[in-house]
Amino acid sequence: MEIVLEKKLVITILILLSGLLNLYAENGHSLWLRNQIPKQVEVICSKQSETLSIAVQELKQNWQGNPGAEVTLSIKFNKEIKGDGYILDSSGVQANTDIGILYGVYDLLRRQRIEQPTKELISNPSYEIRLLNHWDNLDGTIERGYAGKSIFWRDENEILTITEQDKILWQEYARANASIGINGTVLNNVNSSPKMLEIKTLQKVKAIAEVLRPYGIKTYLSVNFSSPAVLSGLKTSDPLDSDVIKWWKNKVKEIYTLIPDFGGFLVKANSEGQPGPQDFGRTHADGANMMADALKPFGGIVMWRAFVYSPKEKDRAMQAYSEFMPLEGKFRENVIIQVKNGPVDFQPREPFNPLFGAMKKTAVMPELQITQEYLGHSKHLVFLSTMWEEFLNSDTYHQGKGSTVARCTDGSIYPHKYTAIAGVSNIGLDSNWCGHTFAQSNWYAFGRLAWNNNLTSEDIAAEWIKLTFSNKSSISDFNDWQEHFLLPVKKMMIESREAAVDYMMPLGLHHIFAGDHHYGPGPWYAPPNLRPDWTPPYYHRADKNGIGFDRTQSGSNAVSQYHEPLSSQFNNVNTCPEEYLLWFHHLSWDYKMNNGRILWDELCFRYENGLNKVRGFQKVWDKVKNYVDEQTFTEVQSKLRSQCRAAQMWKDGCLLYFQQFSQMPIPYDIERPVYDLDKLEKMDFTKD
Ligand code: GCW
Repeated sequence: MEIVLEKKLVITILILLSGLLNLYAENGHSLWLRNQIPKQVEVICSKQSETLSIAVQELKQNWQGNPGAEVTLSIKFNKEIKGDGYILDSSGVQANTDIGILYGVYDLLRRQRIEQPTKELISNPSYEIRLLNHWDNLDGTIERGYAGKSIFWRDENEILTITEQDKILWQEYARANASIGINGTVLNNVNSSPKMLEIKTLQKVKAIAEVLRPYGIKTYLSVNFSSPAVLSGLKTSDPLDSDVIKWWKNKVKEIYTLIPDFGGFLVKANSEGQPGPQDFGRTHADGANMMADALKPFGGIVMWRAFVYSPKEKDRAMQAYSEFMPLEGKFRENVIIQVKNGPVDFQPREPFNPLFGAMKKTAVMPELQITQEYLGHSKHLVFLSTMWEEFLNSDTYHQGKGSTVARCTDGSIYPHKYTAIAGVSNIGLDSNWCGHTFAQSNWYAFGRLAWNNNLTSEDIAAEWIKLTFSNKSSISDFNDWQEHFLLPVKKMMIESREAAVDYMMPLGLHHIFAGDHHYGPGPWYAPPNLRPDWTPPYYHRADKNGIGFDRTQSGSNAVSQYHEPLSSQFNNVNTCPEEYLLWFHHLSWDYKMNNGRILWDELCFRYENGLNKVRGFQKVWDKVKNYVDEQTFTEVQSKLRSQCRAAQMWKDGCLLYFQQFSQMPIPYDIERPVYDLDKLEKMDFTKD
């Protein structure tokens, strides 16, 4: 009896101990690069550089291959390798550049951890320039940031106070980015302060650049078009004025003296109140080319944003195309037009911006939003990779079938000097960088897709889950882990974006957010003095006759900006994909859907479906409790609860509001609303 008891006790202690080892508190700071006990490895590398030392060190500290193996890092020119690509083979890593070696090393180590073959393979980047855009302000705040303050900026008055802690963080940031192939970063908000170009600010940029450089990351800056006038008192910032031209030339020279590998400028001009060349009667091309000429001798580029809209345009979704297409071919070769994925603004679902594929003679780069401005901030679990995959694979038809956005921007179809892609960062000072553990997967997915725009979200999700949650030493039974953790969690991630579309704005609805914060529902939000294109009724157009924005030939005719057969397909209600139905059409409440339901009922079902999905995610997560550390488990569980409350508010708010127009009952199969409309209309959703 005693022995049995003792045995039980020993087993309990062992279980407890292993539990403690497995489920130690994890603050998420090490992202997808969690430490493993390394096996011994010999590294042979005949060349020396800071980047190569990092590569060697990474191998030694993380090797999970055969103990005592020998790995050769060899830099020799091979024409199969493009840019910073690499080859992995039985002897090690081969590349044309030092940074290529480092990328190869990260890939090799990743493959060991996720148990993918490391046999002969060649990997070349889809885009040459793979950037994060930080919307960080000099005072440390971040526009649309949900994970704490800036890791780069803190206090304008003490801009040059740089601590060891800062440098460690920048280095960790650089390492994480390099591990997924990101090679550039724009350090400040596109709503840029002219002070960004003051000498003391530039000195700080130099300090940051020095930490990022060995990891192959170039620094870029967002610049304010009025800088010459605001900063140096010039009487104008007209891009054709000779003093202004000289000013930019000198400024650029000053920057390159400090930062010899500086990447270039990102410019938001004549957009949302920012200054630009149009203030002086000039065009975007005049403005961009003037800067491009200043940067050219140093190899710098200009990323000129096409995010423009004004209350004068009859349809906000059309302006980028109408303003930029006439300028096509008029930009210098070191200018790239940076275009948001959709024609409105990072909505949960939009068709692609028609500029993709249409601009042939001017380079175009996609801008994606990693930070979840319109997708639940850092509270909602939404894996954005499926949205980006959908976008990259969208066929523009500009050069026949198969002219996907990916192929129109990565140089496969239109050869340009530069190819690039940018993602608006979701990183801040929070210990886990992104606020939500699962938001890390979006940073990861962006980097992976920028490197290889053919990857599938399924594969990216599986990689990320394995890297983030599987500590080999703690998983006794891999098959069990795979079945009970990997598969359900992956399924949840893959379904999460469609769920968000359903509980926020299904069937092509868009921009029906509460004002300013863009978190909760606000289809009713329309303060009398606000620009109509800043209010949801402009987008949903609900009235007693129906709902949706008519962008057909008899409406705004936005469909005409798409190449055939898309233009006709979108124009015709019978061929328009259901997911874009209310984006392109204003339809009556009793419009018959393909499944036989009327539109109003379908809307109700979609909202209900979105909410039910989130309830399902809660169950999935609760079931995996034993496979995750305590801290991550509790954090995600609590965030799922608030996501669920938000989904409920979205469903109730939108259905009760639209019901005032449809005058139809909510189908009885659907759960009744739990919130009152008048209370929702007054609620500050961000407080929950
Ligand atoms: O999505 C909108 C945001 C603004 C942002 C702007 C832009 C940086 O609401 O906060 O400003 O787009 O992309 O310029």
